[in-house]
Amino acid sequence: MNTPAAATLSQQPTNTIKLYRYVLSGHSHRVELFLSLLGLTVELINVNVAAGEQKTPAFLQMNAFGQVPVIQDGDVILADANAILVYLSSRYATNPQDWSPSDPVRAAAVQRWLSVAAGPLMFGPALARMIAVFKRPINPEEAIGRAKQLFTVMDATLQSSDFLTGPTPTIADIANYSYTAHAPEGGVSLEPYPHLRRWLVRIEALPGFVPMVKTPMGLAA
Ligand SMILES: N[C@@H](CCC(=O)N[C@@H](CS)C(=O)NCC(=O)O)C(=O)O
Repeated sequence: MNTPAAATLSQQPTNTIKLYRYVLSGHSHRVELFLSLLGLTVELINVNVAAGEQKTPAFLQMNAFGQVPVIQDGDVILADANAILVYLSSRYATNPQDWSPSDPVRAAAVQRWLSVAAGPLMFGPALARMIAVFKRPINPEEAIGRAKQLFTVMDATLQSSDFLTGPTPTIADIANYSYTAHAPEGGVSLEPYPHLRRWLVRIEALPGFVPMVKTPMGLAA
């Protein structure tokens, strides 16, 4: 397996990067994981989403959508997990081409999987997990069905390639990792998807990998 270098940086941030996150948020974990893979120093600032801290005037100044994650890197304040991955890879990766290629075909392939992370992943496994973990009074069946469809496609993709867009990981893999790995917390088993499970293990073996906290549902799954 060929993986990009983790710790050597093309550019070091002058300040510690602040990450405003919620500990049970897969979107937040996506960013925490990538910061760690890049070897960047981060200050984690917990936002109590369950208590509505993301809707305070101070937080809305940083993200008018009132959601985590948000990063502050010096003068740069940036919201949206995938946008943050794009920023961090192009600004701080040793070789940005590794994580976020600019070749038109590869760039489009990465963008396609970022769209999957913002669409089917969000409204499939992430929604099923949210319903279960936060005990939302919503029938999870549709979300579980979408998760199964998505994982069938991902498993087929990963049968012929180590990572989602080729032989090495990109931000597309990071964007899709957290909610896939934690899908069992939403009642979606990963057992039927052996190639997908091997992809999770490959990501977990990357230098600097940090896991997301498991909820009681995840620990039981
Ligand atoms: N498109 C956003 C979605 C972020 C998102 O859904 N954040 C959730 C936590 S996982 C949140 O802050 N929810 C609280 C709310 O919407 O009030 C991103 O990619 O960062």
